[in-house]
Amino acid sequence: MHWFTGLAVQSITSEDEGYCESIYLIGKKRAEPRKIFLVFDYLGSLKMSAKLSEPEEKKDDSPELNIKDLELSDGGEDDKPEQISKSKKKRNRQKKKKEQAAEAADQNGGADGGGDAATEKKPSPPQQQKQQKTPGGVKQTSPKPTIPIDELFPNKNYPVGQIMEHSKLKNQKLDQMQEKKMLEKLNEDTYQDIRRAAEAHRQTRTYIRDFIKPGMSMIQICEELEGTARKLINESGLNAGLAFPTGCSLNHVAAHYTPNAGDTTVIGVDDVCKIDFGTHVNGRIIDCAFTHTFNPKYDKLLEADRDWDQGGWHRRPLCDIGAAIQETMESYEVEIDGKTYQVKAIRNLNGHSIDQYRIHAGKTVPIVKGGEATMMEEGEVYAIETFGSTGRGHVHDDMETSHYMKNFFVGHVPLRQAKSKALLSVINQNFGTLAFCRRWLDRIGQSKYLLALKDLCEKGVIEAYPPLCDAKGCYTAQFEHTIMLRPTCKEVVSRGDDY
Ligand SMILES: [Co+2]
Repeated sequence: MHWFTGLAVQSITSEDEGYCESIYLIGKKRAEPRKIFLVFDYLGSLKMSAKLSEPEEKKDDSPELNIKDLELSDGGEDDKPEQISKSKKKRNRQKKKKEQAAEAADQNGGADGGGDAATEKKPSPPQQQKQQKTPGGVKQTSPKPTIPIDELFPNKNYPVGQIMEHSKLKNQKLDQMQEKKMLEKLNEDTYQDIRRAAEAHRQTRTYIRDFIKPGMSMIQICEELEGTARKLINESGLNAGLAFPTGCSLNHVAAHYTPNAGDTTVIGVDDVCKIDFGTHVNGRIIDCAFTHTFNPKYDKLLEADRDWDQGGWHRRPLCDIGAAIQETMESYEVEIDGKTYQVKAIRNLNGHSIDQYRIHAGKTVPIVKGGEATMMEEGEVYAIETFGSTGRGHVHDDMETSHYMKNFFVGHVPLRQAKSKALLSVINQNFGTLAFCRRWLDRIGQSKYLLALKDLCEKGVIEAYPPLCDAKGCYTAQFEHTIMLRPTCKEVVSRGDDY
């Protein structure tokens, strides 16, 4: 058996470049089977090819793929009648189940709130659901959200992010669009995971923006944020949790600062704080950040950092995106305390592609011109982040390290020291290839681990990510969203009504 996102398919032929599956798809409202072809690459990932035999498919009636709706065929036309009758029974069972589910949903208060979000063609940015009853009839607590997102949306109809259309898709033929819709059906589980992570992010950040007050310690802020996010994501080992430590870098520090134990830093009324935190479900990561300030004198700097073109990412070389971001950001002059600065894009920071359990998956999205001409590709997930600065526009490592992450491709490295071995096993168990910080080692009961951690860094097993700083005295701002390049559109998954 071959498995692909919940779909069981039997392999028929296999070649170096891939193999082709011939499958009958039975739509729930149709008596006639429809035939699709799925082509897989040699790793078993579905490649771009699925085709319906019925050309006059209605636009809004994309077929529902379900493991029980699929019947295998080796292509012979004679198989059809038997396939149909078998499938019909299954279809009827499915129909009954769905009717029962719908009834249950009605009794629970119907599909109000975000219940219809997943099926909407072009939803507006997701609204916060906290004050509304969700399809499950559960109400989020206020002001501090404590009910896990998967309990708020038991039918997994998590809010869809902001949808942006591909300009190239406007001229596509109907059957090509059908193929793309089909691919999206196959990926629905992945979308649900990442949208659940996004909703946990939105609700956490909405709460924390109200929570942060001048004079609070950075540790207090991080612990409140992380405690909230852990609850909302319904933390469960490596299946759901925090994707990386809470960045709360201040002023000239642009990224990768979170307090270590004993850090007495408090946030001041004139500080510029970048809150950068991540959630994940099954390794599907939301990497999303905003800049928090109390003093309106920084508003223009924040505006400069946010005002970049959000369209046209897809099918554009990454270097063009960098040039566009830089041009927008550097067109701003901001005045802070009587001094005028031209905002600079920080040239050695960038957005990045994201894979499952892998926050930096290899491709970078520069925020200045002169980058590589690599393209973004369908199916990829990206964190688009911009950093504006009143300083040099260049960061360097400085201060004490808090962030660490296991090297994604590290193989077996022989370790002689027992303490290093033990620490590595704790890291593998709790964080895998996700980033972590010293506070997170403390909270799971580790102590006196610094020498072992240093040893693991020297052996190349773990990488240290020290704070990234521009010139002292300057201010840096950051905004970041996670986008999915879906076959039919771009989805800014982490979009909220806040940013
Ligand atoms: Co990022």
